[in-house]
Amino acid sequence: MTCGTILTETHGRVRLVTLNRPKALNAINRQLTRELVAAAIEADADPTVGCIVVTGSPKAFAAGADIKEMAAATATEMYINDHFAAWEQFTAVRTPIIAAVAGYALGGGCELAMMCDFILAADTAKFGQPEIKLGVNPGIGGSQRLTRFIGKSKAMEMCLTGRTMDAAEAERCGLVSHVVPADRLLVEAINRRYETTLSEGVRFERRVFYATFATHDQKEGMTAFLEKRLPTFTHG
Ligand code: CO8
Repeated sequence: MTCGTILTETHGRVRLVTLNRPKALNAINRQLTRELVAAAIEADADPTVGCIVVTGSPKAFAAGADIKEMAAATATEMYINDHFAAWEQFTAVRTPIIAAVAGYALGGGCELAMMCDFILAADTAKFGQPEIKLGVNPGIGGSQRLTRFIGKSKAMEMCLTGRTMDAAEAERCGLVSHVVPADRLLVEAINRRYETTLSEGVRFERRVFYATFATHDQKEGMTAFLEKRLPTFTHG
């Protein structure tokens, strides 16, 4: 079945859900979020479905949250709309979900993969949490889950440098899933993993993500991406 931003097929007891926004490298916008979460809930309620597989295209599993959609948002709008909360329904799905990742799994794309029960990677897969380059931090559990997958040191490196790791490295370090330092918000978000439960940490991270929309660096980072230039950060 084709819905606006996803394709769903059933193969025996496997429900295959393919992200389908090729022109935007499967960037995760509100519509895709709605449709993917609904597809997962629907599959979960179907007793004939034994497993859900989420995949993207050869070039991109998903290149993150849709930057065009959110670049101009204010911190207030981010808090009030709370779009990322919908992902809690995705993680509540009891049917096993496998992420089959080829190409880019960046930002929200990497986070989506980590919300699945496990990740199968093509040798073309590239994982990363490049949000810092946009003046924001991961927003749907990246700092929290990455830490659990690959340990604090490597997760800090990944989030603070924004670098990508290839499939071989990802497998070596247990993601099937690399990085280095940067700003205070991220340091705090990741360190919370030692003080809190996962769900509390994920909620904390989401609040920090929304708060970055009150900063100049978020506007500059996202605008620079859209204008295809390097950002000039002022740490404000
Ligand atoms: N959002 C919107 N559009 C995007 C995104 C994105 N994340 N990524 C790529 N695109 C678009 C480009 O703007 C471009 O569109 P156009 O042709 O209209 O200019 C098209 O996709 C193709 O992209 P490129 O020309 O850049 O392709 P390249 O092969 O040169 O580069 C990259 C591929 C390296 C993947 C590059 O596109 C890139 O760096 N993308 C941004 C990656 C990124 O920063 N992701 C993090 C986003 S922020 C985030 O995810 C926060 C998570 C919060 C929670 C998420 C909830 C779901």
